[in-house]
Amino acid sequence: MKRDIYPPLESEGARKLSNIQREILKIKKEREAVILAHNYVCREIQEVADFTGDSLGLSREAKKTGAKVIAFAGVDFMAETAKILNPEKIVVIPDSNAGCSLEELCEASKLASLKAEHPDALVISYINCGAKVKVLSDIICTSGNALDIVSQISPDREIIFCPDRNLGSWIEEKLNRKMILWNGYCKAHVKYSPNDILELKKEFPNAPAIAHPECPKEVRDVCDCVCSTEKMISFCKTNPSDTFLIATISEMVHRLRKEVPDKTFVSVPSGNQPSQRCDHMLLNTPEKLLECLKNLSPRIELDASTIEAARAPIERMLTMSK
Ligand code: CIZ
Repeated sequence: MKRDIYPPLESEGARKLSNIQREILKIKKEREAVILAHNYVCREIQEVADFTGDSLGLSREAKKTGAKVIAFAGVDFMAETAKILNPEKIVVIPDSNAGCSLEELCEASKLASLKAEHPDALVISYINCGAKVKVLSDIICTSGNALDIVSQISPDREIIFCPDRNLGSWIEEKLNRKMILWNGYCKAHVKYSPNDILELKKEFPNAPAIAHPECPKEVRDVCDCVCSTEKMISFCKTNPSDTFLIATISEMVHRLRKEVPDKTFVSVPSGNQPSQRCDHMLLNTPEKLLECLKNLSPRIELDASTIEAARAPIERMLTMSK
């Protein structure tokens, strides 16, 4: 199979901005906007973003921005988080159809029923969920701070962890504690198989394999490191290897190459695909980013009571994460 191999960025030389990227920067200035981009969006958008990062970093940036408009290149629950933290600001998203399978697999009414069965349980929800699920949660976490957050909860307290069963089971293993796990999953990360990793390792025997905790346990078990996207950057910076096998959404390699420009990254294939993409993140195109900045639409709109109730568990996360 063809491999998606990304050689060191420093070997590529400087890249000129395209016309559309220049237009985006011009309209961004006119609108007094900030562009926040998730690590999983395309390279062209990452190159014009004011900040590119994971949900935790993006939430922190959203909280401190002085801009009038936030253009959020990511998926809807991330842009909603920016709106919840900035109710007075205009938050736009390039494509309002950019959602998340985890969000789809966790209906608020079903979580409410589970909570009723476990009235004393603390609900910790992965940030990949809708605003109504956030309202029902006690604390939000991201893959970057999930271990840290859960480890701060007394061992005798029952925890409902939702919606990602794979992130949840990884936390259970690492912290040696049981939780009530919601049965959700990321449709992209569950497509990897251990064989995809083991076959690639034969071709790159010295390259550590790094998997996202949204991957199933059998996949995580054959990898050398399991961590969030931001932690992948620090791992690749400090590990002496010059090549790494990356088992997460392949757009992450653009961020890795920018931050670690002297190393090579290889996307782990899944099934018959040379790398794994997220259909929702791919809806973020430079053309749509330009349009949403021009039209200030589509906008994220949430009612005041949802904003107020969803804000508390997000703020709790920001306070609890180092
Ligand atoms: O936390 C996030 O932003 C996601 C979805 C992945 C990661 O590990 O950064």
